[in-house]
Amino acid sequence: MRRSLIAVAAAGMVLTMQAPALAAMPSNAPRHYVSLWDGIGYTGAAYPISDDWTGCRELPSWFNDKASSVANNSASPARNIRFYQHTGCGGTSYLFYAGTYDGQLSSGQGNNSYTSYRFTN
Ligand SMILES: [Ca+2]
Repeated sequence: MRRSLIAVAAAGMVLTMQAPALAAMPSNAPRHYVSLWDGIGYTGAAYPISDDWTGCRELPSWFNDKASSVANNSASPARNIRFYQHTGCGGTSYLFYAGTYDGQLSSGQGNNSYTSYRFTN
């Protein structure tokens, strides 16, 4: 009996620890835009991308290979975006679904390597 109570308590603690992963879209990510930031934690120079673009587009030279935080706050309709390592939407690419965000891209997620992008829907 005591062992099962401990298991319940442990499960409750796990749920509490997972709560930060459910944090809301960052408050400085405007709706209808996909926002990029140079810094981690949605800080530093920002580059908002309107979610009504079509086709492949280049990031401006001053923001090439800079992005370390991403927030896809596209809405109505929600659009997914893919970032690319090279110009012309070439090279390794990284997909961010509408409603997703990451304040600290890892090297495996292309930190400081985004050069071009396109919406995929
Ligand atoms: Ca950066």
